[in-house]
Amino acid sequence: MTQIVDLPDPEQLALRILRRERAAVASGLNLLDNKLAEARNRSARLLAALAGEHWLKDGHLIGITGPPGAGKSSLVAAMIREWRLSGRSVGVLAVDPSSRPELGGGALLGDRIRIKHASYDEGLFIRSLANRNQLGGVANEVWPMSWLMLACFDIVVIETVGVGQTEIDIAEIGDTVCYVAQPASGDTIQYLKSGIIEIPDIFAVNKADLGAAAHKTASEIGRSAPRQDRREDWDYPVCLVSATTHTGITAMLEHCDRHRSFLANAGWLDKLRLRHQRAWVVRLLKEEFGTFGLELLGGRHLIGQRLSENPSHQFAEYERMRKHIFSRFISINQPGSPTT
Ligand SMILES: Nc1nc2c(ncn2[C@@H]2O[C@H](COP(=O)(O)OP(=O)(O)O)[C@@H](O)[C@H]2O)c(=O)[nH]1
Ligand SMILES: [Mg+2]
Repeated sequence: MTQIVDLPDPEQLALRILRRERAAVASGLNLLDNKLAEARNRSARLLAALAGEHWLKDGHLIGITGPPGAGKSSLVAAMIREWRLSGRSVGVLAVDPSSRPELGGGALLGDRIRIKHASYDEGLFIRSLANRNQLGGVANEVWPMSWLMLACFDIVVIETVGVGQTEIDIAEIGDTVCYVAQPASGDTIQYLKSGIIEIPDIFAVNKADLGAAAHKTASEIGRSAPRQDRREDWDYPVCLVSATTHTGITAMLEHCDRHRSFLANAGWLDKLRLRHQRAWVVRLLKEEFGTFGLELLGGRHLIGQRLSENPSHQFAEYERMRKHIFSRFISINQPGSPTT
């Protein structure tokens, strides 16, 4: 059981995270994952201390999703190799229930990387969050964790298992969403045609080493995505890759970079991040205080307005809102209070 004395000082921790100290990153992630009331207070302070302009402009949040077994973890390992070769630091959150050893699932991403990159790498940080892919969505703590990582790594990757609706959640975190399919992915194509899968920014058909089937799937996917859902100025590339033979990885990363530049040049990157932050702050408040808590703050609309007033410090506002709710709770519970 964590004692309050064991919890880190959030402002000190933020400074160390911004200096990219690994131990601080690990301890920050633990704090965000801790459900104790005092840990929640300090988490809010940590996010507020990390926030700033850099969060709206820097780094790249990339969501990698797709069905189990498509080769997401293998592909992420191959991407990491390229990014590290080009000197970019990478943080990974692997939200993958199939990686749980007790289920006999695929190897943990960390294990794969360790096999391939035997030596210790200062510019790579991986946190595996088995079992956080709640049915119908990504667990709430994954989101602040990805922002913490964005404060100190050039690239932040979130790997989630996507089956139908869950892609929508990852689209609410990532700047760029990549969907990984494998050859003969009939389901994926059906989901796409029926609109169950939102069109990802980048499609990757993995296991291209298996030959013609992969090419066929790639061209079917290209044809199946409903055209009316597409933004005219982005080309929604479909890449053929093989994590095993390391084919097509550079091209896929170029598409990732191109998508980021596309968002930044159009002035959408900061708007997208602000919108995501706003939606998740409301989600976190709702998780912690329920609909009643949101009402105490004047309802979703007003909360959204307050957050918009100070765009690069939405988390400071989040912290203020939490304090406000607590003080209201206390005053409501006072004997003789008019609101009881
Ligand atoms: N032939 C082939 N197999 C692959 C490739 N990438 C991954 N795999 C295999 O597919 C299986 C699932 O891979 P994994 O990365 O765990 O998939 P995930 O569940 O989507 O993360 C493993 O047995 C991998 O070795 C590839 O490019 N080609
Ligand atoms: Mg995996």
